[in-house]
Amino acid sequence: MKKTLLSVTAGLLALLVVSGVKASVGHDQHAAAAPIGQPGKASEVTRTIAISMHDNYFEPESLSVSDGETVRFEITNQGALVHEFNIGTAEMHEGHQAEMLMMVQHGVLKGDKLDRSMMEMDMGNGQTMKHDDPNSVLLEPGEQSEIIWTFAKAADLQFACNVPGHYQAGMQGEISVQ
Ligand SMILES: [Cu+2]
Repeated sequence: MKKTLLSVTAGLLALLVVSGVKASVGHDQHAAAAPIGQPGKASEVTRTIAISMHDNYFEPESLSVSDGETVRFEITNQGALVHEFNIGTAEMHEGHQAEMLMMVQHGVLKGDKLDRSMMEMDMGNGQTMKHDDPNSVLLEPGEQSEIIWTFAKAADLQFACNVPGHYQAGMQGEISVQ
């Protein structure tokens, strides 16, 4: 019991540290570089791109979009594991991988399953392990979802799956913004 409490506390600390880092990184990027874009409106969609996620790769392998273009991504998990589709810079993905590692450590993400009720739980500090950023979706095998995103000219933009080990296994692709 004591051990469980300790590991939960360690997890909470890790979450606080990660959130702190993320917040400061986001702030610096806002000041220094172009943003990665923003959630788009359905009425502004000019192109729909189907993304399929497999174990462990994406189809297509890379994307090319225009500056200011609004794209609807229809994302399907055709693999046997949980996968994520996330739009961000390499630095953002790295930060998110630490958060997803915590989801695994807390049993929220187990290979082919997501404990969505646990993701809603307050961890005691008003924070949850909810995965609801507008630039990403996390899907169980067979699930389907969509993201509408308006792109901005950003350097080093990638789509990636940040489930532990997947990015390193090659589950990432370049997004070139023309
Ligand atoms: Cu994956």
